[in-house]
Formats: sequence, C-alpha cells, structure tokens
Amino acid sequence: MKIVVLTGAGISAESGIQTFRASDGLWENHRIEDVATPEGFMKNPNLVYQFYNERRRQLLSPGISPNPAHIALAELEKQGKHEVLVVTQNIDDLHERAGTQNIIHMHGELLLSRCEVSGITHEARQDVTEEDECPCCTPGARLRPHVVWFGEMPLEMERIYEALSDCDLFLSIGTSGNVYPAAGFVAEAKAYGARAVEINLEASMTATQFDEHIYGPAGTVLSEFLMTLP
Ligand code: BV8
Repeated sequence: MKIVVLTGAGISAESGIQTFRASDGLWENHRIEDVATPEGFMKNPNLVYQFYNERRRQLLSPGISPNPAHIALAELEKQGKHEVLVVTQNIDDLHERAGTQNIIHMHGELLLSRCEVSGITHEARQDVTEEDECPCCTPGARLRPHVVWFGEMPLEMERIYEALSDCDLFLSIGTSGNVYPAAGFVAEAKAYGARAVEINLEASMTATQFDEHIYGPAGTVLSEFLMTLP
C-alpha cells in the first residue's frame, strides 16, 4: 500500500514540545503576526530570532526525544511492507531521530537557517541573531529561520500533491486542521479514492472529511492502528 502520513504538532506533544493552539500553546504567549509572518520579521527581527532560538534550545535539550508515535512511523517505513511518505507540518527533527527517512518538512526546519540573498540553507544548532552572517556570500548576508511563515508558500507542494493523488491510505496525526494548504490534503487524497483516517486527541476542523477517526494520544493509539494494516 502507498501511505501518506500528515503530522502536526500533536505528534510531538508527548515528547514535551508545545503545540500551537492548546490552552498552553505557543500562540498563547506570542501573536502569530509578530513571530510567524515575514512582516513580523521585517518589523522586529530580534523578537523572531528569539522565538525560534527558544524553540531550538528546547528541541536540542537532553529531555526531548522521539515518542512511541514517531517510532511507530519509522518502524512502518523500515518494515518495507508499504511505501510510506511522512509530510510533516512540524519543524522539529523528531521524525528523523526516530529513523524516518522519507519525509517532507512542508513548513521548514528549525535546525536550518536560510541565507536571505542566495536562499541556501545552513545548519543551525546554536542561537541565530541578526549579526550572524551567511557563509555563502561576500559580504555575508543576513540569515533567517528556514521556516515557512503565514503568507509564504509551503515547501515541496508539487511532490506532496503527486503523492496525495496516488496513495491508498491518507493518515493524519496530531493536527487541528486549521492551517492551509495542509488542512486541504484530506480532500485531495479522498478525491483520488484514498481511505482517510484521522488520529488526534479530539476532532479536528476537517474531521468530517475522514472515513475513520481514532481519538487518543498518538503515542498510544497509533501503533495499535498500524497493527491493523494488511
Ligand atoms: C499559504 C511556522 C499561500 C513554522 C506555520 C483563510 C482561510 C484559509 C486559509 C487562509 C486564510 N487566511 C490565510 C490563509 C492561509 C494561511 C492559513 O491557513 N491561515 C489559517 C490560520 C487560517 N496559510 C498560509 O499562510 C500558508 N501559506 O497559504 O501560502 C501562497 C500562495 C501563493 C504564493 C505564496 C503563498 C503557510 C502556512 C504555514 C504557516 N507556518 N508555522 C513554525 O513556527 O512552526 S503554521 C503552524 O501551524 C505550524 O507549522 C503547525 O504545524 C501548523 C498547524 O498546527 P498544528 O500542527 O495542527 O498544531 P495545533 O496546535 O493547531 O494542533 C495540534 C493538534 O494535536 C490538536 O488538534 C490536538 O488535539 C492534537 N494533539 C495534542 N496532543 C496530542 C494530539 N494528538 C494526538 N496525540 C497527542 N498526544
């Protein structure tokens, strides 16, 4: 079977990474327009650098590691019985740390910076500030988070739509279905005849578009569901 898995912040919640829209979520103490838009970055770059530096420090801290949900997806791919593509809205590297290889970070990656002149990405595992210069230009240019902000085009959309048009199972895990175009993927996959399953803590904004729903913590319910696959 060809399986496309869309993941959101909920799959990393049990690893200790805050989600966005929960009561203690990231958007509780930051205005989206201030920290996740190009305009916000233009207006106050230091606030944006700090927002991502805090999240990067947390991601790289010793207590953060993949949880059973990330591991279950990596096992599914490794078994080799199905063709698995993980399309994640998350900018953490927990899928990779669990062993997933076939992955698209459609909203970018926290551990990469991008040169504002050349567009080349560079590893970012330390704090990044406005004073940092890219290693690819002379003179060095400013580095921005390699993250897709609101109003910016998500990455590898062609490859994602190609996979959605050709999958047997579309599995959505840990996303509230608020953000487009990711929230539109279920309709896309269904239009091509895929079976659509939602795994989440509670019904997402697009829940009615799914054939099946499994509600509970992904770290527990995902591996149970994957065992039912042929
Ligand atoms: C674009 C940055 C076009 C990285 C992010 C009006 C209508 C429709 C669309 C729009 C509109 N106005 C504007 C738009 C477009 C906009 C959008 O969708 N806005 C929404 C808010 C209305 N979208 C965009 O701007 C996108 N770009 O459209 O470009 C374009 C066209 C041409 C040319 C140029 C451009 C760009 C979207 C990307 C924005 N960047 N993040 C970062 O800082 O991380 S989005 C942000 O939200 C994150 O990436 C996150 O991944 C994403 C989605 O959130 P979720 O992952 O779903 O997280 P959330 O907290 O919401 O939910 C978590 C869920 O997990 C919950 O349901 C919870 O119950 C569950 N859960 C919790 N714990 C567990 C669990 N489930 C299981 N187990 C658990 N243990």
